[in-house]
Amino acid sequence: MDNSILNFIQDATQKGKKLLVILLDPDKTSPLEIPGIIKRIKKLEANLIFVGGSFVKNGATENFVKKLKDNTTIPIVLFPGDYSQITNYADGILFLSLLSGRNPEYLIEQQIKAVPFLKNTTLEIIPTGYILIDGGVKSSVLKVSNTTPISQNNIELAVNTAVAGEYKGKKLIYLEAGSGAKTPVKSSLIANVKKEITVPLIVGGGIKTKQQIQTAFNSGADIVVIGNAFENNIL
Ligand code: 1GP
Repeated sequence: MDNSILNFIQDATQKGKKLLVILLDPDKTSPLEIPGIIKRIKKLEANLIFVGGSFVKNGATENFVKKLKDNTTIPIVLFPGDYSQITNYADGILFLSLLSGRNPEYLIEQQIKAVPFLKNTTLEIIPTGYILIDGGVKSSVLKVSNTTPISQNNIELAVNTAVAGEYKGKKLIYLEAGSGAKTPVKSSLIANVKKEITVPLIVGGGIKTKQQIQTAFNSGADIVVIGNAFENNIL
């Protein structure tokens, strides 16, 4: 059986096994902190590590991922803010399209710019539909992409965007309230999207407590991503 990251996620989703992801931003974390970070990640029993950020300095991602690899066998997946964050030292990459936005830069331009870096890559490329939901703050994704998030109340638009993503061939759908969101993606929105798609559903942004993680899982998230709360040692 193929032991790709996507296969691992699909298999877990099928079995109803929920997955926890810790998101690390190379710009906010010193490589010196990595051994301690890995200990905490193991304690939380996280299944995957995402690495990325909206404004990462050139070269920072590669050094950071190398150091992570020296310290753990947990799969590392790039969650890049732009194509300059691509490094072959990771295991996979979320090949994101910001489907909620109408900015061609994040729908297709960045993806084209990434191709020269991915042509001979060993990274597993995972087509992912990325959907920005209004989390009540001007998140970095919103600022960088200059796109309008989908309102938490516009369930129909969020569902149709997710389903269109699946029709377009995305293997994962990611509902993002934005890093540091005041309001994480609401249960009813998660539940309605989950009902209409067959691919695994990732939810992130503003989730800070074990209770909130559980709520997202119970609502239908297959994967929950935690960034700030881990970084700030709240979890
Ligand atoms: C991952 O961007 C989020 O989807 C992370 O958000 O930093 O608020 O956990 P937080």
